Amino acid sequence: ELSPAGVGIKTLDKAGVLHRTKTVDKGRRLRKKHWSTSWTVLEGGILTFFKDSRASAAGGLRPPPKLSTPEYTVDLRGASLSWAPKDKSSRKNVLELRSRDGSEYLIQHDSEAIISNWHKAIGEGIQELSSD
Ligand code: I3S
Repeated sequence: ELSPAGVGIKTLDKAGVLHRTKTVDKGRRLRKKHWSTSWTVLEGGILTFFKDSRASAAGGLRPPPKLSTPEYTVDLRGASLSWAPKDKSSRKNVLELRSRDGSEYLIQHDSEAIISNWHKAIGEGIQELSSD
């Protein structure tokens, strides 16, 4: 988003609690899936998964009082997003996000409405960056 002066403004697009796991690290498939429940923020074309915290794992809709350090930050430029194939997880409502550096993440929420909103927001983020 550009201001009248043409200066980029960092906008908070979306934030909330999600279940996520990293499955591939820069092209290397990880041996084990570790699902975590974490506060997740989409801002300025970057998706940030914060470290598992008791506050976010409790499922609250509010951010934890003190945000812990980011665990993963995913640059959406050049990333792709799709519904995960069934063989990737037995869970329902699972999205698969692939970053340009060859890492992959699964993102999940039991609520179809919530995951659909994330699908839309992340998808739009990817789109916006591809038109630069
Ligand atoms: O792909 P997998 O191995 O079926 O993934 C499951 C494991 O990560 C499992 O951990 P343990 O092997 O420690 O039980 C997780 O608890 C499961 O959630 C993973 O499968 P799902 O289908 O939930 O992604």
